Amino acid sequence: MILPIITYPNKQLKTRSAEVTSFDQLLHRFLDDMYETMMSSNGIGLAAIQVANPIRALILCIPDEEGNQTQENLLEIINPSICDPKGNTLYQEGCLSVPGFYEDVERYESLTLHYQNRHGESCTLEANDLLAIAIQHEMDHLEGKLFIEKLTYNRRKKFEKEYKKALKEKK
Ligand code: QAP
Ligand code: CO
Repeated sequence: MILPIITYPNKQLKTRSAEVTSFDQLLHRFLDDMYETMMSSNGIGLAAIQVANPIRALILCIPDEEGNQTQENLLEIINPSICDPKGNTLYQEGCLSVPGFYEDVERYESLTLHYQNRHGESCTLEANDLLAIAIQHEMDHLEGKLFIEKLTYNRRKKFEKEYKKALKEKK
């Protein structure tokens, strides 16, 4: 089932998401719906709060070298925590909750991630490049943070102006 995606400036996006404690069929169905929703909107990452569920769950599907997004590359990440962040990198980020706007954001270059999978099993993952960036972007959603909050004052002003204009034009 494709779920509606909440977009900025909806205040629900500011919610801090809660730990997941039951790894049951309800969670599994929800993760399946998140995947369908993300793929239908051409996303590479989605956090549960973006579809109005404030739980610490996110999914990522980074395209391979040929640019193909296959379900084999799907990562379902629950209750994540970052260890050993290293280096810094700039990447032009976007967000399904901030459609049509992209801007450079600074992130750690590499990290180790501890998380649980859909069965509640503990997992560890070493990430760099786009995967490391996407993990940090999605984990910010769990804290109620959007990438636009990381922009400098002037770029944030540019964003507010462009975004408001785009919203008006859509109506
Ligand atoms: C988060 O973002 C991310 O504006 C995932 O019109 C971003 O999937 C991780 C999207 C950058 C790493 C680097 C955005 C689709 C998708 C839009 C997305 C749009 C259509 C964003
Ligand atoms: Co996002």
